[in-house]
Amino acid sequence: MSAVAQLVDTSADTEAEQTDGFHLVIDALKLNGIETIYGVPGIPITDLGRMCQAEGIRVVSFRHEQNAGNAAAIAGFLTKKPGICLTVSAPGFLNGLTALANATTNCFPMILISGSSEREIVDLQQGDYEEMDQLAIAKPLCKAAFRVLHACDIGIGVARAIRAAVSGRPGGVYLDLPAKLFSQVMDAEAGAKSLVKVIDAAPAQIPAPSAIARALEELKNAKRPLIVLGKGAAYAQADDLVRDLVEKSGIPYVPMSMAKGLLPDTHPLSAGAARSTALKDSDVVLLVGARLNWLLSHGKGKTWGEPGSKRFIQIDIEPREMDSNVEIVAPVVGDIGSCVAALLDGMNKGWKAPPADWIETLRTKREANVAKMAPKLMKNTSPMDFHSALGALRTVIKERPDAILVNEGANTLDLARGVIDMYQPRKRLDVGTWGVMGIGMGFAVAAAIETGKPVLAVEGDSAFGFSGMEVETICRYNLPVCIVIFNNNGIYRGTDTDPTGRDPGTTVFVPGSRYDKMMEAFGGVGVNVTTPDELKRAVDAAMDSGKPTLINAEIDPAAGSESGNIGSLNPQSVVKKKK
Ligand code: ADP
Ligand code: TZD
Ligand code: MG
Repeated sequence: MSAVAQLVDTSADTEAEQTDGFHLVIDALKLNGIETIYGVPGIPITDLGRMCQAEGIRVVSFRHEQNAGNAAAIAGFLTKKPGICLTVSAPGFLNGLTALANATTNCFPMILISGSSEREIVDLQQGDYEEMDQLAIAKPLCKAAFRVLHACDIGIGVARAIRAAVSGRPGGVYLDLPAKLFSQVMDAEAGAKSLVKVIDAAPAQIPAPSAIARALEELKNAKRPLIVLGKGAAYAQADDLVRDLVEKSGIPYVPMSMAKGLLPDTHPLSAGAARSTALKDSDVVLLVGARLNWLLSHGKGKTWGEPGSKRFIQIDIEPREMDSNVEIVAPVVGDIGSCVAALLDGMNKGWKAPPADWIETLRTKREANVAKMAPKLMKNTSPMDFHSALGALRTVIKERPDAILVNEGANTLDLARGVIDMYQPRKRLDVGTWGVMGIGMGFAVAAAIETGKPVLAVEGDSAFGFSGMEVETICRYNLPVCIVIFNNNGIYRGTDTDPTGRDPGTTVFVPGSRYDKMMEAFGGVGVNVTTPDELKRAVDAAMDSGKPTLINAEIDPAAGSESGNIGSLNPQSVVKKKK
């Protein structure tokens, strides 16, 4: 064989074994156990989505990136793996960014992967299609942000994104993939070698023995101890340990919204229904994966009783969380599983249950509160108010404790949180730390896809509007999602007016809207209900059939209060208008 012929032969061999950016991204995700991507297609990632699907990754296409992003975020919360959201450049990226920022705020692991324009054009600001310096914009809004310019770096880029999302305090990560990367070619074998499998993505973080000893000392000296369980405790999936901590210590607990169900709300040590008394009168408080942010009145003020009456112990994976608002007398830094296991070890060496009068005080208060609420939940009237409608849904969850409850709105949120008991961990998904509207349909889709369980989404009519177009997505993927709209004709109430008489009031919607018809437009089941009995029957039918269903529940437009439970956060005008 001539030298020339040999050369030709060699090149023919290598040509057959090439890979490109598209395939390397897919291989890197698959190698790291990513099974589902939530997104919206378009330039430059349309083919990436198609190829992911062809390669066995489930791709769930939404109607708006914010909803896909919210789906990815809650998938992260439910699975402890980063949820992936895939978007196009500039506007698609920006739409996804709200969800990424929200995921970071809530400590949910998520990766926003966006296609972007060519660096050369972006950096010289030459005006490319959907041009934007996305990496720079994402950086302050997430935990970490990376860009991959060369196909050989895809493996390391994906690995860094995954580790950044789930290790330590989980959060949102941005991964920027410029269009040109996808068609970059490299030798297949070298490509395969360049991939990185992330080993032990969220390593255990063991607390110092001295920190555990300090915390136990505080708890032992307490006369009125209290445990506050936050969504970090739900995320940690250390469910048995957390239950043992409560039961072995005999300390009453209050669950934050998304920690409800970690122990059943009906547990004898639950002080959820005596929350105000528990927070105000406790003397030592153990925070488990809960921040002392606005949702806990920053650890001070009248919620927490006399100034100086409280000693806080805090378990958190993030050291800088300690002393963020008030002094933490016993910081315990580590992952919740390891920290709680260490506390239990210590308790096994000698422990005395808290004073009986404290337990009794909370039990009495709780029973009184439950008894006071009971008649409100049982009224079968029309139009419904929030309590009577929620009474029906409370029974649904009691009978179907493995269903996932998604919840947003103002009154619809605050009252549902109080009324609907949860029985299992990670079954209540809601507006989280920001109290953001718009998580509803994204959360519902991901909850159904990730868990295979039925989903009940209880939505204020305003809240629903932020992601309502995704009912088409729910129908398209035929998901077992039952949406109940608490339709009170508006934001908080449907009774506002424009003082000039020109326009509708700023908080009201079209009276008598029939959201159920939206579901019918896409082949789902739509039902309109006016009584709690009808509501219960319709939800049961939806859950039995597993068919996408939207129930328009007519609520008295005058029933709600401004901003639900947080009306006091509204600033007040001091100027009296001249007549
Ligand atoms: P909630 O809103 O329910 O009060 P937050 O979101 O305020 O809860 O707090 C959750 C906390 O849990 C965060 O400070 C976060 O760092 C922490 N966290 C998350 N996962 C873990 C974990 N595996 N171990 C320890 N702390 C965790
Ligand atoms: N925009 C975003 C993204 N988040 C928000 N929280 C708000 C606006 C302000 N907002 C609330 O805090 S609750 C709410 C809005 C618009 C809707 C309340 O109306 P609803 O619930 O119909 O959903 P109720 O039951 O009528 O109170
Ligand atoms: Mg409303």
